[in-house]
Formats: sequence, C-alpha cells, structure tokens
Amino acid sequence: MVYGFACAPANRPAGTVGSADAASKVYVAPGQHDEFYAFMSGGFNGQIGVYGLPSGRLLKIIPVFSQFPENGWGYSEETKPMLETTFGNIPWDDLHHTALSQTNGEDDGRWIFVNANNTPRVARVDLNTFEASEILQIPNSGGNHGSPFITSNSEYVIASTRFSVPIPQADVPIADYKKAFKGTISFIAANEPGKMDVAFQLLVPGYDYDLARAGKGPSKDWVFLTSYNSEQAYEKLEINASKADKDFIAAINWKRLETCAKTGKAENWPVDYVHNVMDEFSRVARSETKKSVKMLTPQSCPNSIFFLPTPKSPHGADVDPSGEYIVAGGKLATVIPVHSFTKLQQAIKDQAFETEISGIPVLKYDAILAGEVKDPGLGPLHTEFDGKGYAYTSVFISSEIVKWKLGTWEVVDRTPTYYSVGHLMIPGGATTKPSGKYAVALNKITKDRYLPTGPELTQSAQLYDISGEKMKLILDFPTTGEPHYANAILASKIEKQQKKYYSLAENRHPQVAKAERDAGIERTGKVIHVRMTAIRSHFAPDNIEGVQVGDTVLFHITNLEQDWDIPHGFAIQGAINSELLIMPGETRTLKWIPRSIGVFPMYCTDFCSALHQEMQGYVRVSPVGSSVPLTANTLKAKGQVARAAQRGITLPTPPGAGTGPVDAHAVHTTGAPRPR
Ligand code: RUQ
Ligand code: CUA
Repeated sequence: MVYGFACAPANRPAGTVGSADAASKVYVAPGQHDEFYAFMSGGFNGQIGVYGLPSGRLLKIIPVFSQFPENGWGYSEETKPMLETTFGNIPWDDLHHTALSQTNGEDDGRWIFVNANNTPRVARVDLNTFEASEILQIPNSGGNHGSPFITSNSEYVIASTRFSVPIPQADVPIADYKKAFKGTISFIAANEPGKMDVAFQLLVPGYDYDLARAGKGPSKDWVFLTSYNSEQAYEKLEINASKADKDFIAAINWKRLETCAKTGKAENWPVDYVHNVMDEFSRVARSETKKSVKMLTPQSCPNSIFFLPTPKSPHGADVDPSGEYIVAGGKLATVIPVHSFTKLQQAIKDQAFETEISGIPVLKYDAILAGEVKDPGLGPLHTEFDGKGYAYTSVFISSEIVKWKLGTWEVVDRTPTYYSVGHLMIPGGATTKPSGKYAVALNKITKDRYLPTGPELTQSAQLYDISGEKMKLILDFPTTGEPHYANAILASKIEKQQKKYYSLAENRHPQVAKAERDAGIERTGKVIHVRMTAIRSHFAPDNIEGVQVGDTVLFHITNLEQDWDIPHGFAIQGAINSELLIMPGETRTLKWIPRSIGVFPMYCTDFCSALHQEMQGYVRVSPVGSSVPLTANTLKAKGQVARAAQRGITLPTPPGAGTGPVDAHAVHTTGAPRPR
C-alpha cells in the first residue's frame, strides 16, 4: 500500500510497463490520427484543452470563459458579448467540469457543456466548430462548482450551488447562516441550441452542494448530488464542516420537478441573469438579460427530493452504466459506499425514513445501501466505469487508482498516480457505453515528473491502459491550466462533422463585404467603420487616410476565402486589445483608437501564403480637425474589375475616381473627393 502523500519516487516500476511496450501503445505514427478526442477542463484558465489519445498531443485550446489573444476571443467586438454577466464583462473564470451531450445515455458528439465556478455560468461548445456558442449565467447561485451534469437525452444540464448564500441575496449578518442561507439546484434546458435557459430551480437547505450525476436506464429520471457541510458551518469549515459522520446525497426526481413546474407549482422569482448567444449566420454574439426564474421547493413539489445519508463529506457521486449503483467518494470516509437505486425505490415506498429536514425525507442508510468497498485507500474522490463490471476510483491522499468489482465490492487492483489524483476519466466512463480501454488520471501535484519550469510547474496527466486485468501506466502528458475533469469521445463520432469554413453567401454580418467592391469606409461623428476584405495575399482597402487622433476605428474584416484551413489575421500598431484571427467566410471586428498622429502599419498575422509578408497596409492618422478627407483605396484590384467585366458586370465608379477604377478611391460618406 502506498499511503505516503505524494512521496513515492518517480519512475518506479509498480504499475508501469517496459518503456518500449508503453511507447508502442501510445505511438501514433506521423500522419495518423488519434483514436479519441479528449476534452480536458482548463481549471483556472477558463478554457478547454483538446488532446488526442493515446498520444497526448495537444490539438487545440478552446477559450470559453476567457479572453484568448491567439484568436481574438473576447477581444473582437463580435465575441465580447459572450462574456457579459450581471457583474459586467468577465473575461475569466474557473472551469472545472465537462459534459458531452448524450442521446440514450451515450455520447452523441453534438456539444460539450462546461461550467464556470466563480461567476455562475454554463456554456455550450459546438463540436463541429470547437467554439463556445452559448453562455448562460445561473441566478440564485453562490458559485457553480457542481455542474454541468447532463441527463441521458440531454434534456437538462444540472447545476448546483457550491456556496449557500442568502437567496434572494440580502444584507444579513453572516452569523444568520442557518436561518438565512440557502442553496439551489438549477435545471437548465439544454437540448435546443441558442435557447439554453433555467427551466426551474429547486430551493434546498443551506449546505455546500458538490458533484452530481444524472441517472441512466432505470434511474434516468433522477439525479444524485453530493452535499457536505450539513453542519451548516460558516467559518473554519475545515474543522466545523467535518464533524458529522454522514452528510447526504440528494436524490432528485427531475421528471417530477418538471411536472410540478409545468403544472403551476413553481413561483416566479424576479432575478436578473444574462444569456449570450453567438448567432450562426452573422457570427455576432448577442446578450440579453432575463428577468425571472421558476422556483420550486420540497414543499411545493413533494416527493421530488430525498436525502441519502452518506459518509463523510462526500465529493463525487457517480452512477454505473446500468443505472443501478450510485457510488459516493467520501473524501474523509474509510469505505466507498454504494447505494442501490432499486433499494432506494423500495425504501421510498416503505417510507423507510429516519427523519425529515426542511420537508426532505432522509432515508435509512441500511435500507438503501448496496454495499461498501472496504480498504479503498485514503481520500476516494471520483469513480468511472469500464463497462465490463469494474469501477475505478481516484484516491487523492494515497495517490492511486483503485479498481474494484461491482456487486462483490472487492478491490482487484491498485496503481499509483504521480501525484495525488483528483478526477480520473475513462472515455465514455460516465455513460451507458464506456470504452474500457484507457483511463486518464488528472493529477493535482506534479513535482518531479517533467523538466521544471520555475515556480509554476506544468500539470500532470497520466494515461493508463485498462484493457487487461492490471492497470498499466503508459504515458505522462502535461496539460494546460489545471485539468479538473475531462471527457473523451471516439474520434470517429465527430471527425467527419467538422465545419471547414463559414459560407460567405450566408454571412449576415451587418458590416460584411462579400467582395472587394463591397469594401468601403464611413464616418459617423467620431466613429469610423472600415469594411475590409482579406484574401491571399492582400487586404482591401490597404491604404486609409483621413482618420483623426481619438477616432474610434472599427475594422470589420471579412475573410473571402472559401477553403479549409485558410484563416487570415489582422493587427494594427498600437491596438490595445489583441489581433484577430478570421476564419474563412466570417467577419470579425477590431476596435482601434489612435492616440497620436502618424502612419501606422497593419498586417496579416497568420502565415497564409507565399506572399503573406506582403499582406500589409497603412493607416494615416491626422490631428483632430484636419482637412485630410476620409479615403480608402477600395477598388485597387485591376483583376477584380476585369473579372467582373468578363461576367458582364460593370462595377460602379466611386465618387472621386479619376481616370478609372484601377487606383480609384471609394469614399462612402464624408465624400469630398480625394485631391489628386
Ligand atoms: S472537483 S477533484 Cu472541482 Cu470536480 Cu473533484
Ligand atoms: Cu493573410 Cu497572412
């Protein structure tokens, strides 16, 4: 047994295989693809890291609750509204958990949902664009750690409040905790893109709510959430919330709640919360504030929630692939308790209640228990399943994965992790159809596993081969942020659905220029709109004059390419936000406020072609009140005029065009012709 806390020497043989053997198991030959996509939460970076498994290669970082200068997420005018909340525009959060969308309890490859812990939010990320398409703030929540957990047909994403707070918020003494503080469990309608909303909330006692899983198969109408701090401590929780022998798993019948909400049992509570959606065609995000939410209570919807006593400050609640067993990871418990869904149903029928708390029946532990896993190690946290009758529990303090058998509850294997594993993840391990091939340990402590990088070390993830009787460590791979949870899905389920580019014909951006001749410039007071196009290897216009110090210049750049993997970038000297990365067919906007006179270069930041270095231009900035007219050399391309002529189209001659369109200057509003 390895009970030393993270003190095992690195590179020891236990649980590892010979390095040649391990290397061959994770080797993906040049030009070949990985078998799985793994979506690893980025923790305090607010992003998702996408890795290939088994190679551990980083494929992409998806910014969600963060600004990301690499592609302008949260910096471009189109994406800024995605980060709106009632607290303001929040460019950061703490992303812990991922949940792939499901159909019939299986991963279906449509979306992945993720939570923001700090400012309660849930996001939907589309798995054909690998972009966040929707973010919903959660009202009446003190922090959204316990989220998102998805029901087996993606009906709802479930989110619980970690910190209980006065609900509705109020100015009260903290010492009034027991009286005034409450928790909520939110049920977010999730199955219609663009329409995420809090369908209803359930008001629950003021504990800390932690992790959850929705049921599946026979238990699919239920969700099981752990809670701790049933002591209702509000200071020194380390001691004061660890006193009781048992806390609770809340078993909630969401179907019943849904019926109660639909039949008028809920009250409408006024509260502001924000919903942000990226429009599919304009690719401009819009943000709206919602004004009320439906609130249910255990009293207004009886028999919808039961407490299952569970030792001791439970953390993970996981449901096996059959839907029968509910496994609790009690971080301070000496056993892993497993509840039986069948027994739970019977106990409710028999009213095998030991007491009632705020209208919530508390079931008798012995009446619902299926079994206990003895000797699970110190600090069991989270459990996943291989679909072959075994469960794998991450054990934090003794730093190991413990494999045990469902039904007999005996431990059959254990292997160290380096070091102090939090979550573990088996592809499909939370669904009805796990792929029992690999397990990934998401470790909390890195120590000596990699080349050191100053005070902050990289993060430690480890890949285990679990196809045989014994688990085998086959790969260490570092990750970004602090990975909490992760999901992985067979690449074959989503590889083919990838969007290659946005359709230029369908682009409904209000400032789109679908061809170079649509490019132009326009002034309204101190605001200048530049409609610009990008195509290999030039911008149109690429010379702009008549901008004045202090103007707000909005560069709306449309990438005219209709080809996979040809983004263009855009940067201008002194822009204080970031560059833009514009996907083919889309329009993105950079705001720039020049502070001094001069001629400022702009250029493409993504190496797009042999003449990428030529993809550049200038903006001339004059003093306030200058008489330099606003001009842009939009119809610069001789080729375009010729091509248009071939198709029988005569391009309009812009005002101010002297001898012809070759070096004409389109001036759209403040139209004094350019002096020649
Ligand atoms: S929690 S290490 Cu933030 Cu998912 Cu258990
Ligand atoms: Cu476009 Cu480089």
